[in-house]
Amino acid sequence: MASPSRSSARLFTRACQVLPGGVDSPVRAFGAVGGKPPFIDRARGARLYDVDGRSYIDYVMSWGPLIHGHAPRELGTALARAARRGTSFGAPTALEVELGALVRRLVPSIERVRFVNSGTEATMSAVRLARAATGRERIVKFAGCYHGHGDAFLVQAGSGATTLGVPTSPGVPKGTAADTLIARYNDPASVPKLLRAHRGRVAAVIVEPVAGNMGVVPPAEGFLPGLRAACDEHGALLIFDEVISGFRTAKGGAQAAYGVRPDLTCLGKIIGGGLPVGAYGGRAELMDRLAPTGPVYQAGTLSGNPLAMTAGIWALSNLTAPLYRRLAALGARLADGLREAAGAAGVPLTVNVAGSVLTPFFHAGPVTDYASATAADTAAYAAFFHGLLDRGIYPPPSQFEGWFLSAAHTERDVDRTVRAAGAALRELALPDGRAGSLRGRERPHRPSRGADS
Ligand code: HOZ
Repeated sequence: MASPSRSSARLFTRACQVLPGGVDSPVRAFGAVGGKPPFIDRARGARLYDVDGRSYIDYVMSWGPLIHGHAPRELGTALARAARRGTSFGAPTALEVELGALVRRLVPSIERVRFVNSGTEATMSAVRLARAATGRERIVKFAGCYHGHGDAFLVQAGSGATTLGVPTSPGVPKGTAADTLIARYNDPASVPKLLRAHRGRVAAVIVEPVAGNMGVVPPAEGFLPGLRAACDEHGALLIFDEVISGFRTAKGGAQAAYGVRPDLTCLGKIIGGGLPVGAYGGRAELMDRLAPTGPVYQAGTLSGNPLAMTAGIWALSNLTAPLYRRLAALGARLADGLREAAGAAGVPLTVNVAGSVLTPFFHAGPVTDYASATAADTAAYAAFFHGLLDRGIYPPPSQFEGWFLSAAHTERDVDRTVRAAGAALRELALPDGRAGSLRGRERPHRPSRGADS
């Protein structure tokens, strides 16, 4: 039985007194969908359990790292064993070498890798390295792509920045923002145009090869090879931000799936198996410019942390071809189910899917870039979100994020989700316009309808 003093509502009230907005990462506060977030007590497999005693089939999955599901027992055992040997040394360990070798084997464009603590650190550091290597200062990013919260990237950024309506953040110095040039995702002509206009001044083009932070938007045919060719022609480096797509789109990431070799790759999420890890890597000749072999400075007390390395080794060692086939089948089943449910309810919905990550956009589609993604009806998404949450399904609390499947999700989970989505979509199609009326409403949690009830 849940203790009332630990109810989500009470915790959120207390949280708002001690944490800005009650959270440590903005999207979690439910600002875009209204209501208050359930506080999570524990999770196992594909299930989340909140402090109010409700359970949910989880599609946030910690925003991507948990490809093997929540709290795999073997990982717990490995972590407990590692913790007994010490939680941080600030000195080299064999674990870093082992994970580094694994990364190199899975992602051949990475000859050397540097471990950091988050995707944000990885992208910031990769851009510093690209600037040092080229002697140029400008970068090209794509509207709606999100590369963490480094200053240079908070210009027309996706993810929480778009969700909260601040795609270009205050606090970013004008000079920094001016060095970030914005291209259009899936528009192969937009990059050479910028590279010509800023000839000899662009250090790197950074891209999510499968966009995941304006919702999921796969690359159109020829888009990624076009970027490679444009970078080669203009002497700019190509940086793939594979924080989401790395080890998810395929074992070797999107670069393996689409056959395009970047100069630098940024990794996060799955590489840490659910612990805080990021990494960046590429050709030895570039990476060896980093201190201590070279002059480009980047460091971190907890980088290569033994617990994080242990989780990463376990997560990457358990990636198998059958796992990817199963995840892709589940992704297709969920996407088809959502499309059919929307068709039956008469709700315009475009479901973009890339293997085991997908986004249903409330929009007749197609959704191919930031403009078409942000044309989606966010009030409809908010109502749909609550319709699902009430039925024991936990999708991301934003239209502009991916839904993640894991090894722990079953066909039964997916079918149950599709039935819940059908009911939520039928409510949405009611003539009283519930989509709009649900937004921002105080939503009491219904006590009994959990994922396991
Ligand atoms: N930026 C993350 C989604 N793309 C959200 C992270 C979080 O809130 O945990």
